[in-house]
Amino acid sequence: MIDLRSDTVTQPTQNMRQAMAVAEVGDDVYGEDPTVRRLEELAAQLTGKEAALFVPSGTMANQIALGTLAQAGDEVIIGTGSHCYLYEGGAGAALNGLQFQVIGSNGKFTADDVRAAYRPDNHHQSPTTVVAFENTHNRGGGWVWDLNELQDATTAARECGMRLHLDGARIFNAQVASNIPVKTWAEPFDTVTFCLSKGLGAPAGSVICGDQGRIHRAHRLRKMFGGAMRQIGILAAAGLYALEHHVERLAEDHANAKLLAQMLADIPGIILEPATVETNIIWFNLTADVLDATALAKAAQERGVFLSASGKRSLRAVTHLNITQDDCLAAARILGEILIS
Ligand code: TLP
Repeated sequence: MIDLRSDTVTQPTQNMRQAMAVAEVGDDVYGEDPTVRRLEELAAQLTGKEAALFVPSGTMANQIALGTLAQAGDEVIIGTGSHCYLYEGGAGAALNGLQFQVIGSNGKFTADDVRAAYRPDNHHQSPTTVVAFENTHNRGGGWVWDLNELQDATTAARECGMRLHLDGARIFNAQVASNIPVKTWAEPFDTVTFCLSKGLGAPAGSVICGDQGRIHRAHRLRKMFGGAMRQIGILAAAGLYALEHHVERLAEDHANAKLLAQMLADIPGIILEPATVETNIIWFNLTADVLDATALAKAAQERGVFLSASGKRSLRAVTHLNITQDDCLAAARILGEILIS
């Protein structure tokens, strides 16, 4: 089985399992789990923030972070296709009472877009109080922000008096692809979230980073959302192991994705510009004269290649810890055979 549906499907390695097995634990609701503390301290240090909080998932991390930044009735400005509003089950509206104003294209937006979207105080309208960024951008194709463009847009948001959130689910992929440290990417933001359970290969867990006051508030929200756990050092140990051993290797996933993209682009029926693949995510489209995305995903699955279909003609393939170069070669060959037959 060559599972390219997502980098969330990774299996913990033997060494990671060993680190989990011997983890020192305590009741984290009492703040007594030493392994969780170590993970939170490392996360705060890596993002250059005062404090951090371990939570079960990236979705919970984003929604708690937004909950610390905005009040019910506020509006969050966000790029097209962003996870925070498109893939979190409506949680922004249902749990935080937020509405979203979507700007830019393909997940990207500019300082001018931010200024145009901001509305000065007016009791007829929802206050625009937060701008949320995503780096790397999943639905946009795993691209990495240009640091200058990101800084321009965050500066524009600050000049309007808005607060800033970064969904950095794959921020370590951004670090490895750009050679720019996570701390630099995180610098303009009030809250930064990242996932341990994607390319980093841990079985679960995400972290929210920010200043002491905001992380204090995040503790309350985590309790309200039902995300406060007990002897959770077992999972934090996997996260620590991932941060210590699985960051540099993300470069292999990026190289595999580039190789796979080049091969896919040569298959008749696939529309893909390989140069747009910057990290471990490939989105590609199908021409109208071949089978549709769901049918291709089904035919591929029957031959052991798992992809995510989205809409009628769009598919995603994601490389990760459990995908080798040979897997990419085999997957491209199988997709080629299906599409050409
Ligand atoms: N993304 C998942 C799916 O939900 C789409 C995936 O397979 O890519 N931010 C970003 C940018 C994400 O891509 C994801 C997960 C999350 C947040 C949420 O993480 P989890 O799944 O831990 O809630």
